[in-house]
Amino acid sequence: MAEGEFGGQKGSEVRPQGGQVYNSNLIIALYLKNHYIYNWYILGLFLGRPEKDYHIKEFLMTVSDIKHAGIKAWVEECVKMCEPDNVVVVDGSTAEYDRLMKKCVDAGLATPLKAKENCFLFRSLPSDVARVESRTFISSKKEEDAGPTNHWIDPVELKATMKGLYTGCMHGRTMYVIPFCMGPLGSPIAKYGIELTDSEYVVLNMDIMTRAGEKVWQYVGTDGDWVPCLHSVGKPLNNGETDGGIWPCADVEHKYISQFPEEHLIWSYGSGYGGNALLGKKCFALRIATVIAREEGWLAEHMLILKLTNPKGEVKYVTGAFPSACGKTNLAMLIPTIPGWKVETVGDDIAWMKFGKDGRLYAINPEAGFFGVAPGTSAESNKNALISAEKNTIYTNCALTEDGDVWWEGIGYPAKGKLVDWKGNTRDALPKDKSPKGEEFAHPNARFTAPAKQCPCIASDWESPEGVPISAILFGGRRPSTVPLVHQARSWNHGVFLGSIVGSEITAASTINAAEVGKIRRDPFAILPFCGYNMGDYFQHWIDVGAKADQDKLPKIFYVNWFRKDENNKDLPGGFMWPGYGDNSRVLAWIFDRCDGVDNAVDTPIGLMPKDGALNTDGLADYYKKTLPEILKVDVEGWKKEVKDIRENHYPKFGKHLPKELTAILDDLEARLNKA
Ligand code: SAT
Ligand code: MN
Repeated sequence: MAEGEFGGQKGSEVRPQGGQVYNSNLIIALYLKNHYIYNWYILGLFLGRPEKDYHIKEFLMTVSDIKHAGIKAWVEECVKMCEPDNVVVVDGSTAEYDRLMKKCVDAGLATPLKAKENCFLFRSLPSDVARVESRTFISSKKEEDAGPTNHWIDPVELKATMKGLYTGCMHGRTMYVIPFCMGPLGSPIAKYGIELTDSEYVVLNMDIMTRAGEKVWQYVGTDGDWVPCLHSVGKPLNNGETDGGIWPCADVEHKYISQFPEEHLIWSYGSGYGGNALLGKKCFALRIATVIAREEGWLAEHMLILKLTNPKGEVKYVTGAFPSACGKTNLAMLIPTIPGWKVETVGDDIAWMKFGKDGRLYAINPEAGFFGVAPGTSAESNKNALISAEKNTIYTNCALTEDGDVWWEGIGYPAKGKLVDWKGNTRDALPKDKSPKGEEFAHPNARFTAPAKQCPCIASDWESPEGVPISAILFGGRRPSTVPLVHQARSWNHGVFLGSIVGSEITAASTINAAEVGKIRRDPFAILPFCGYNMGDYFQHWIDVGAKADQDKLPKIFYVNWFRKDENNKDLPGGFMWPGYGDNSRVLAWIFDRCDGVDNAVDTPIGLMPKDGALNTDGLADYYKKTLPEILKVDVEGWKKEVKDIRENHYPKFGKHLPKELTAILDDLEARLNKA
């Protein structure tokens, strides 16, 4: 629907629900919280127009008002199957957000936080605290197209099972129709979706995480492209039954997070949490978008986007893919320790990259908010994330303090008095900001959902419709040994190779199986659980994208490792040989200059590495200066083992889908190591 299609300017006529004409003063007062209408009202006063001209119309849109025949038919079909008590088309207004949040508070599902403006805390059930990879399916027609790294069920079988679950699943609930846009509205890179959900929590989160609401209709028009996303918490209510303040969801065996790649279709059932339920995020912006990107020749990636400015005021944009627990959000919001440099955030999780007319690769952040992990976020590790989540934020599974604030492990200070933990139990706080494993007050995957525009270091051009031109792509993982602080790929395909071998070493902290410790859990391109098709074909797609491009205009590719360890060196905090956090700006500065072709690198068997003295170490603690040569050299024996592991354990998984270009790079690496 085009803006203003009902005649006149939007918000210029009073037509409340039910058709009665209210006194416009009353309506204006009722909608003071709706900034859009409020602005019109203020403008009117400013222009001195008589108040009676301000007839405000609330367009309570219904399904029958949907002008896009495909969307309308799909919504009607889902209504018939799910049998909700009501259907509401989400308008995305502040008034609607407040109304739905109040509904959650009244139902005992959300707690307003006295200490934070317009912030609320939700607690989920222990069976619904994170994405469930074992219940996530790529339901392509052929199993081979889902590949060796995805769970697969035949689409005919899966649809039959899920239709059985969906039938009548919204009894006692409202179905919300959320029109949303991934990316800046109207951007040539943006894509549109419709999520149907029976969860108010999902509507509220989608409001923050995407551009959602009535503004979207004009972009989908009457026949535009869109991705259907059906979601239910999977907990129908009997007559008069309520949730009784308990987070609604289904048990684990009945959770299904399903992607049908050939149809660009998402069906999710049984979970209300994060990426299982906010379908714009991992399901659409990654799993389905990777499929669309392959069809259309662009890249949908699990990458942060940052804007880097040097002391001369020159700007470059960098994307980066890191497996979870490698500090991706922290890097996106980094505060440099080297003078004159600035990092600003464009995105912290997902990048969609397309070639511009000038032949360069441009990226947008398809999201509008941060769904960040709370535990470990402190003024020291990520002050900017804390400030982003100071107001208008939804907290999930954090602990509640006596003064109505949130608390979590690693927040940087101990809590006082009593805390209500994420399970709703009141316990005495500990005199430290850590808790024994399993006894955490905040769930380790507790989250904040905060509007990106509240981030103090958000880049002014983060919503640029054409995207930002990318100069460098980073890959990284937690590698206590072997992988140096930074090295640069010799070519695009060498960079694809580096992306394909991304992984983190399994430590005693991340496994209960002692035999696994020291092995590398590979997470190619950090996209393993988010790739909507065969990972081998995904590698090939990256190679094909590079082959078609002007080589000089392609971003340079780097592998970074902030996590080298020397447990025997007692000077090093945590045994880490590199300080990380703000000091990673030193590496970013070297990368910046590399993109300009500065003579600051040496060729090594594994790629290009900093020349002696090329990395800025001013102000770095002496014990780090001492360990630096060790993390800037090639560990030839370690890399030979790496090659063996890739050849024997990693690459064979992809069988005939493994691009021959990658085997050639592996052979070349081995030959160079043998000569070293
Ligand atoms: O729950 S999300 O998928 O959005 C976040 C994550 O697990 O990476
Ligand atoms: Mn992520």
